[in-house]
Amino acid sequence: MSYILYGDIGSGSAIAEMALAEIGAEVEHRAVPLEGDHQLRADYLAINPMGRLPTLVLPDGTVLTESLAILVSLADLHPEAALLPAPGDTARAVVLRWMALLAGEFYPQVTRWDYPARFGYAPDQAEAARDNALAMGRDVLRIIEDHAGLDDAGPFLLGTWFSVADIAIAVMCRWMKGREWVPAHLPRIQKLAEAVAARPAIAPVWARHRLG
Ligand SMILES: N[C@@H](CCC(=O)N[C@@H](CS)C(=O)NCC(=O)O)C(=O)O
Repeated sequence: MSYILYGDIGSGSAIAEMALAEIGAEVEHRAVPLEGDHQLRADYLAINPMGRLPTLVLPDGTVLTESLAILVSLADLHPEAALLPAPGDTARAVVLRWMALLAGEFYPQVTRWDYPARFGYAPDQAEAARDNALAMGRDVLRIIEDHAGLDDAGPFLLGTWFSVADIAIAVMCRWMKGREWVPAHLPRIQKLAEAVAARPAIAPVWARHRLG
């Protein structure tokens, strides 16, 4: 049995797809186009009641949602790929910190940017809401740029050790106009993103999702 990944081009499913590519796992892709809100249709809500992408079905049939849970689970299920330090290693705590920040503070701003009406903003408030989501999302990225220890030891969060956290940062920093803004303002994150994009297993996925 292979993994089943529900996703769409340009969506958060790119993150899970990249982790699976690093692992070299067999994946069946099932398209859920955000265009036309297919993620809110009853058949998909039966799998992911939040109506969000991605959803990953493990080979044993376990349904996983939430990108953070998907990434940590994939790393734990495939220790040979060394995509996270082992439990008990404080380096794991460090990368979990930054992944949790992205999941808890950055991703919700992307939702506000994409769907301001869902948050109660009237159409004439939507632009201001999106500007605010953009500013708050950029604040999170700036914190990672300045406090996550990205330095000359290597391009990744853990220096030369590539982890699933690097995938999350690299992809998410491209969203909300990040393709232009990050190269101009966040040199350490930009270097990380370029290093992630250049990895042989990830490069084709990066290109397919048009991450720039
Ligand atoms: N908490 C979820 C958030 C996923 C999410 O918001 N995905 C976006 C695509 S990048 C989505 O499905 N948006 C459609 C919607 O909210 O209706 C995760 O971490 O995976």
